[in-house]
Amino acid sequence: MKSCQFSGDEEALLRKALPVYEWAHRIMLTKMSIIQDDLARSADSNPIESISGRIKSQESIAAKLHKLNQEITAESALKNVKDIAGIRIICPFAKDIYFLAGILRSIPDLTILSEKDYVTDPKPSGYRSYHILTETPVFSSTKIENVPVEIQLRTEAMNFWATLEHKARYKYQERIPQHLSDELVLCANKIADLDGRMFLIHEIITLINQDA
Ligand code: 0O2
Repeated sequence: MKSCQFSGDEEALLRKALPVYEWAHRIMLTKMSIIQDDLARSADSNPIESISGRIKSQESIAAKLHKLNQEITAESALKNVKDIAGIRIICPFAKDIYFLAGILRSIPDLTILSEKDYVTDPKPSGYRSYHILTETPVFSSTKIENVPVEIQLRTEAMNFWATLEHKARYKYQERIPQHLSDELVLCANKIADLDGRMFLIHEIITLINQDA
């Protein structure tokens, strides 16, 4: 059984490789906040509620490598873990997620490597979000590197659920008791229903405003 931690040497190597992810993360945060500002000026209702980001912790990188059954080394992390730099965008409604995904696809200097639609096809856990794996060039003093950044698009309700479920997974070390995971799936479905109902109310209000 492989160890689920980096050795001291590998941890040092990984730490040396992480700044470029920090820079890519910063570049992407800036790009996203420019889109947010622009949409706030031009659209009736802003499809971006908030933007946040994180660099994956070494513990979480090691856990992902373990899950993927890969070596827990710096080289393996850079090759296999594509969400070391991550941006999370919260949208008011699910429809906004698809609208924003369309905008991201149209940005010329943003390469999209893959997309995963867990909004339409939720994970068995109940998890819903739209994942877009992008690649952005980072110009440092000596070189240019293309760095992957994962963008997660989700509604506030999806985020509420994912945050709680993440806590449960951490607490139970990925082995959430069956009764709790059943309850989480139930809540995820109720949340999706609530998102849909709230969107209908929003549509009705928009129509009334247009008629007035
Ligand atoms: P942390 O602490 O932020 O690092 P991907 O290939 O990334 O599009 P995949 O294959 O499902 O999607 O990857 P993975 O590693 O399972 O999940 C990547 C991230 O997506 C997670 O980061 C979560 O932020 C989110 N995520 C995916 N599935 C779930 C889920 O079932 N529940 C919750 N709460 N979040 C999920 P980390 O590594 O969990 O967190």
